Amino acid sequence: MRNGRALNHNLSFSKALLCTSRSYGSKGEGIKAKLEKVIPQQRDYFLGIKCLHGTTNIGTIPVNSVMGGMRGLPLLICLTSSLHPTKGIFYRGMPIKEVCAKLPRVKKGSSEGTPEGAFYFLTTGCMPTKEEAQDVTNEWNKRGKVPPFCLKMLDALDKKIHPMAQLSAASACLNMNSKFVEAYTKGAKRADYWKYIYEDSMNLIAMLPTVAAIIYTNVFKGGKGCRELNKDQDWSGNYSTMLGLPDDDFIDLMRLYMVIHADHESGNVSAHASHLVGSALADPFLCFSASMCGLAGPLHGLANQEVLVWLTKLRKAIGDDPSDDEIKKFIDDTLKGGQVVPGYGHAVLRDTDPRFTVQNEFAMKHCKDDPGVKLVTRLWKIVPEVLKKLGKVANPFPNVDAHSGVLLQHYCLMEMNYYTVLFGVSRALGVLAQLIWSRALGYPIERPKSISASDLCAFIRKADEGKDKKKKC
Ligand code: AMX
Repeated sequence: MRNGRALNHNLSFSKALLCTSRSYGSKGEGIKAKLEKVIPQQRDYFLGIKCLHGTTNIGTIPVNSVMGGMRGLPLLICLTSSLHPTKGIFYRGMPIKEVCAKLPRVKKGSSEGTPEGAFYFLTTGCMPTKEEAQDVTNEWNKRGKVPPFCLKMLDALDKKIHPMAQLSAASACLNMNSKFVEAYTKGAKRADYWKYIYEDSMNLIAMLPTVAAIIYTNVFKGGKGCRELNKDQDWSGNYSTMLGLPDDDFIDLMRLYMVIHADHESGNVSAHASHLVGSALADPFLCFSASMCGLAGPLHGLANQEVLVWLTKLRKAIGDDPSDDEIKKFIDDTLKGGQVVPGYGHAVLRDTDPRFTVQNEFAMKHCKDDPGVKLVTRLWKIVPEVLKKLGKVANPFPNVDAHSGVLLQHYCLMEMNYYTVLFGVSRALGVLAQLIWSRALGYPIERPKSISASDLCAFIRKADEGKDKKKKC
């Protein structure tokens, strides 16, 4: 309650507002010097507001939600998937584990269903037959040629630019060929927008394996690698082959990976970024580009890269087979260093992410003796014990990112700062299925109302006065 006391005793509303006023600080100071003075006070002030007035409503919405990343507010409709705090992600009402089991297999002997089938299911709500999933594969193979201007741009990019920044840039530049932009410019009817969004989405998804593989080979393999789709391969087969990893088990891992990372309802950063940008009628290429900027954040998709960096540090510090106490101490040191344990926790989930479990089952089937897999499986038991003790972590259990890296490393995809690109390629399926529906249902431009600090004070004061009146009565 330190901050609450600060609010009570030191920071009256008027003083807090003074902090943001022009008269604060001495004259002649630069912007940064002024901010250095004002930020600690404002932090204290806003934390105090949350402590003392978090449950006070602004209209019908609690201050905690307004100041807490809009948590818990049901403000979006998502047709493709829904997230349950303990049961995890459902695609079209079906738990992800069941989706994985029911999706059609392309080849005899392949253990996993295809992302093509998942896209069909997410978009239409119907589980496809093998033939219907194969039609999607054929369609993507037909549409997947990357235009020369995009190839030229990718080859010209500095190899030090992060692969996610390259993916976002490539998607943005592909809008040059947008069918939606063309149709919109010619005055297409609003009710038909979704048809062009569908065309662009199909084209973008079809090109993504090639674009993503070029980023990989340019950054890590000196630009050498296949850039042509093989019409006899499925989406994951082509992607894996272009990455230089044509192993059948790895292709199956890619199928699984692409299916489980595809969709996570509408409020996560990547899906919401795409939805927000799309609500201004930007085309799918720009929407996906924005989505990838969000996915590149360390609290979202970059966590899979962070997990591997953290695991590598752990193995370097205490070896491949450390004792439980050594692991606990390493986790403590991470927390003492002011860092989060990557791959653990979630904004909505409150139990182990089923996408983690599905990957662990794959690992147990294909590579249970891999030292990385063994370590991740042990951490699953140890990390939650340590995080629970902090008393503030809403979900101490692993999320999807805690597992993916060790599986990729098992199959020799070693370059950690590429991992989020794989996530991004998969996420295209969900965010673009959502975008098709957003335009089909004619959702309007998104425009939440923000309030000023003085509005916030006024709301709180009014709520307090209301409470006082009730007490007197
Ligand atoms: N390690 C240490 N502390 C953690 C933690 C973790 N893994 N997860 C949450 N906490 C802390 C938060 O930092 C916060 O501390 P603070 O009050 O001092 O700021 C407190 O616990 C409460 O946070 P929360 O309500 O449990 O989580 P959130 O909804 O604010 O954030 C998330 C969710 C995912 C950002 C957070 O759990 C986190 O940073 N996890 C590690 C990064 C990660 O794995 N991200 C991937 C998420 C899945 C994805 O999008 N790919």
